[in-house]
Amino acid sequence: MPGILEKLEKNYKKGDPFPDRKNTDLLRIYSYQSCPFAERALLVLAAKDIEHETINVNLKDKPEWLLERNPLGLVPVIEFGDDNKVLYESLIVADYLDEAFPDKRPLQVKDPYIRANDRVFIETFGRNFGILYKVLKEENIDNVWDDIKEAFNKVEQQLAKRKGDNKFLSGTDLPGLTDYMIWPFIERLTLLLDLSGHNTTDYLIKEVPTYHEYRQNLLSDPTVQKVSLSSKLLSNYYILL
Ligand SMILES: N[C@@H](CCC(=O)N[C@@H](CS)C(=O)NCC(=O)O)C(=O)O
Repeated sequence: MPGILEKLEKNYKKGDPFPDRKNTDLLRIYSYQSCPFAERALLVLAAKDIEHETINVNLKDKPEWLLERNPLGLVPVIEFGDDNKVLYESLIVADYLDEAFPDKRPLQVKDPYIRANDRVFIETFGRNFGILYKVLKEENIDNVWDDIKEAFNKVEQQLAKRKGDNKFLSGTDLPGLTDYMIWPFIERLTLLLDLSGHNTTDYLIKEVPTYHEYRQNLLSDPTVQKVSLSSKLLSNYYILL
């Protein structure tokens, strides 16, 4: 596997010419290798087996053409069709992909209330992950250990309440949109245990059993296996970001 810096250097940066869309039948995603929001979109693309090409960009030195497509300068962005339609914001992208490809493994039920309620859960649950960004500002991760524990406790409670005895939040044997939207954050939160020198498996089993079981279920999902970065790669990126 190429080194991480080597890989990142290949990402398109400011001044790089726009890589033409040679095949406009092929959906394109602008991404960044360790971005949890981009991972959401990649999970949906993989789960639905939607053919696509990935253009990784340098987020510290962004190509002008990324900003032309998303004035916020954030990934993921998708571009598709012969008229180069563009969409961004991971939840909107995920929802669009699910609706635009209804014949390929639907990831949500049709009921509008259930869909809206799932969206409320994704947004609310997402608020527990501010710790992932707080850690980046800390010289010593031990300084925020109490915050990390609190995040795990909240996530455990909310997950247990929502999931009940189901394997996934979808209520079926396969993960659905809600599961894929929260997975990148679950995986990164877990990483904080490694980074703070804890025995991750012991902690998960003892302190957050629902989270542990849910994570194991997701880790056995072929889509998650295909898209997720290895935790080693992720933790290296984490340091770099
Ligand atoms: N709300 C956006 C967040 C996307 C986001 O924050 N992406 C980060 C990378 S993980 C980014 O592009 N950062 C570039 C920047 O902040 O300038 C979404 O859901 O798509």
